[in-house]
Amino acid sequence: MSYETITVEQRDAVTLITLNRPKALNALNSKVLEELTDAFAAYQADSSQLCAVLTGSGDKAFAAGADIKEMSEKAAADFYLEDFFSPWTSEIVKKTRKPWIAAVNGFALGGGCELAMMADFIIASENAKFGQPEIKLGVAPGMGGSQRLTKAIGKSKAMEMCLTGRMMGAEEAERSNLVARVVPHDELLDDAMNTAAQIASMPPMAAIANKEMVNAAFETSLDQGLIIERRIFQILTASEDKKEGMAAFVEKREGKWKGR
Ligand code: DAK
Repeated sequence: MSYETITVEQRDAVTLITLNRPKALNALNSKVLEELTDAFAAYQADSSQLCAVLTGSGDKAFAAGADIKEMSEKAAADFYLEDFFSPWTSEIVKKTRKPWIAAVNGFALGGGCELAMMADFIIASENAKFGQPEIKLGVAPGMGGSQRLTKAIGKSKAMEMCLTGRMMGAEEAERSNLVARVVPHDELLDDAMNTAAQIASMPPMAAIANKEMVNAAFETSLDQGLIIERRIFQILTASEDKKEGMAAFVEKREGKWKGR
């Protein structure tokens, strides 16, 4: 499948999706979101693909936000009637059960920061800059920023970021738990792809289960989360990969996964 605004490449069991509007700092317009949704659905449906990486093309940006030029031409009624961006972004988050990583190579602002925060985790280049500058445009986050940023870095910092529109550099983002790791700029893609390959080498059903459990921590009380964790653990104990994984450990060899 060929796209206009993104590129998609499979490297062994890892799908690399690249936002590809470098002249507009990979700003997200309707076409990008439509194509991203399609690419994530294809990744989810392809059983040979076990982890994905999303990054931005060019040296400057992951994504500098939703496309301001596109939005400037829309009336309130258009945003409301089209439910602008919402159907696509919720499809990406809810239907991608397999793991994916955001490799943030520069600006991740507004919708770009929100898209990165939809990933299972973020690896950032030392040049990465995160922010929710929508207030400067007379609006506010619309794709989850006020919620996911607050859950990631806490109220005080999230409120300061949203109210001032200031950017947060990579080092502060790591210190604030927004990103898992910061790596040298030139090593970002290799590092993210290697991390994805490592995840892809794990028992695939256990990878989905681990993701589901950790995500449950955001949606439920501790008691309910612990029940979900126990139940999923119990389901995994019935899998062929559990039998194989434990046998491989005892026999001091690598496991061979069936994904079931
Ligand atoms: N949209 C469109 N074009 C953009 C863009 C954006 N967000 N960001 C940059 N560009 C374009 C610039 O217009 C410029 O294009 P040309 O003039 O060359 O044609 C090119 O990219 C290079 O940008 P600059 O010349 O500005 O580059 P600088 O290095 O000087 O500055 C910058 C980089 C990232 C600091 C600056 O470009 C900037 O401040 N960009 C805007 C950042 C921003 O405000 N982002 C938030 C956008 S609002 C919703 C859901 C979500 C959203 C809305 C609704 N619903 C569910 C309803 C999301 C909203 C947003 O993300």
